[in-house]
Amino acid sequence: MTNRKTPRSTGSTTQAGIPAVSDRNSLTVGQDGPIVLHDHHLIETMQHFNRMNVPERRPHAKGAGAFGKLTITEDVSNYTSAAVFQPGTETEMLARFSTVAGELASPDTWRDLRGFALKFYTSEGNFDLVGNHTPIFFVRDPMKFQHFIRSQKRLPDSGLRDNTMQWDFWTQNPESAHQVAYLMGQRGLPRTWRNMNGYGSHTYMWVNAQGEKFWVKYHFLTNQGMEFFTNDEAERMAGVDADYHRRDLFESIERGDYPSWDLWVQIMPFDDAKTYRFNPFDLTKIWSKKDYPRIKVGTMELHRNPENFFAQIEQAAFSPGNMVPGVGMSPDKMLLARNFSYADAQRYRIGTNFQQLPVNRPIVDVHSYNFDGNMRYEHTGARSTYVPNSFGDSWSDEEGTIENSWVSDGELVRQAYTLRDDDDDFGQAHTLVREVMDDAQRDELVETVVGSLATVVEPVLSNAIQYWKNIDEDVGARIEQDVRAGAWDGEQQPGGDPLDLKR
Ligand code: HDE
Repeated sequence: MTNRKTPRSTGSTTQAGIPAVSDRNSLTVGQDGPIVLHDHHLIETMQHFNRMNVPERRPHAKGAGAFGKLTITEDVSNYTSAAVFQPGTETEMLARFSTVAGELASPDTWRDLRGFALKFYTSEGNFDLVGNHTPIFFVRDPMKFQHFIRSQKRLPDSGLRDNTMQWDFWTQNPESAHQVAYLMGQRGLPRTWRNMNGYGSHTYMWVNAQGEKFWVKYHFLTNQGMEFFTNDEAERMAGVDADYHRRDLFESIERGDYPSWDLWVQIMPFDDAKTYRFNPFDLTKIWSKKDYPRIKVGTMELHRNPENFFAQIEQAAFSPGNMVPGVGMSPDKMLLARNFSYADAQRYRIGTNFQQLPVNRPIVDVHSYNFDGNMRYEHTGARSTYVPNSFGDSWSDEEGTIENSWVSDGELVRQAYTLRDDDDDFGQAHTLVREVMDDAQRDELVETVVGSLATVVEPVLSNAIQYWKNIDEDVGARIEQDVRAGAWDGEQQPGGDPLDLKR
């Protein structure tokens, strides 16, 4: 054993595992002299620091999540052969909740939709259900989505958020009315992520063991009860604790208070889709529970916090394209487009081999013919890198109709969905406002919309008032009256002068 002069530190190492001498003093010529270029530990520390971030999600940047388990308590095998949904099956999972419009440091309690992203580590590969906390969405064509998100973000000159921009997009796209009515109602301010429901939103497909196909909508109903913030509570909490929802989830799991949601589905017989009174693949619409009652499937519980937020939540990658046998897509244009977008965003955000990260890895073997790429972790030795091959390395080679297929035909067109007889853009928003909301909730809705319109300029302001009259004549008239009378005197929504400070 050499009697080393330099003390061998045991406190920390470099990235290469070499014992580091000091984490507090850089290497200099004499105590007060210049730093030397070969201070490898200092340089590595600075270089890594400059590369700590990955691009934030855009949208859904601000969020958090936890691990848990989905337990199937009922028998829905008549509708799907998916292993994850068979009676008694228990599947480890990850959930991530998020806001849509904000950035990484935005307050959790801004009025917004909430992401409700689920990854199930099933025995047939990862099944992801990437939904929101309301059952619908603003638009029904993916070509509009990027414009929608930009209208919720920041002005190109000032870099400020702007309510005129938001309302201009919504009023130019009337199919947004149903989702905007949800957003401006109490659902737009869930008290915590534990106190909100989650939905797959789209219409998906289930296929049973006999190959029979059904259309399905997923509902995750909270067992903690739906609770909401008022405008004032949410505004104050945004200032008091921008991470309130993240903290609530983490601390409730820490103290053993595990949140759970019951999974229910609506099932539509395959052929009903052709004649249903509106297009059942229109993401701005819900199916009436009278027409297709909810059927219970099981329960998901979250009971384990991440050990490392960045590794397991910031780098978590959910994709609607992760479909296991027994489930499938539908003709919903938004869902089909999302199939491309998520993994594309993750290849950009995290890297080519993002699915090899522990949080994104399936629990089953991966046997794909995708090789190399940056940050490659898995390797397959001498196995063939091509198919077909003569060396016994298996590949898939089925032909013919796939199990989760549907028939499509017609000319290639660029055109919005045809609205069926009983269909329009405001009907379901009107039902929500007039029949689901009570008087107090309608009063709060009027107050919220008037606040949101307080800084909106013409012609968008008049368009927004007409938009609300199209939803509900009475609510629209009340909004117009209060807006014209300048009734809003509370804290302004983003885009206004928050404290009425005169510049
Ligand atoms: Fe997303 N969405 N989305 N979205 N979305 C993303 O993927 C996209 C839509 C949702 O916690 C992105 O990795 C398109 C509907 C959630 O990691 C991106 C369209 C619904 C999350 C993307 C939609 C969602 C995302 C951004 C229109 C509810 C967060 C970063 C066709 C049913 C997932 C990323 C997480 C994230 C694309 C519309 C929910 C850009 C193109 C509808 C919960 O790929």
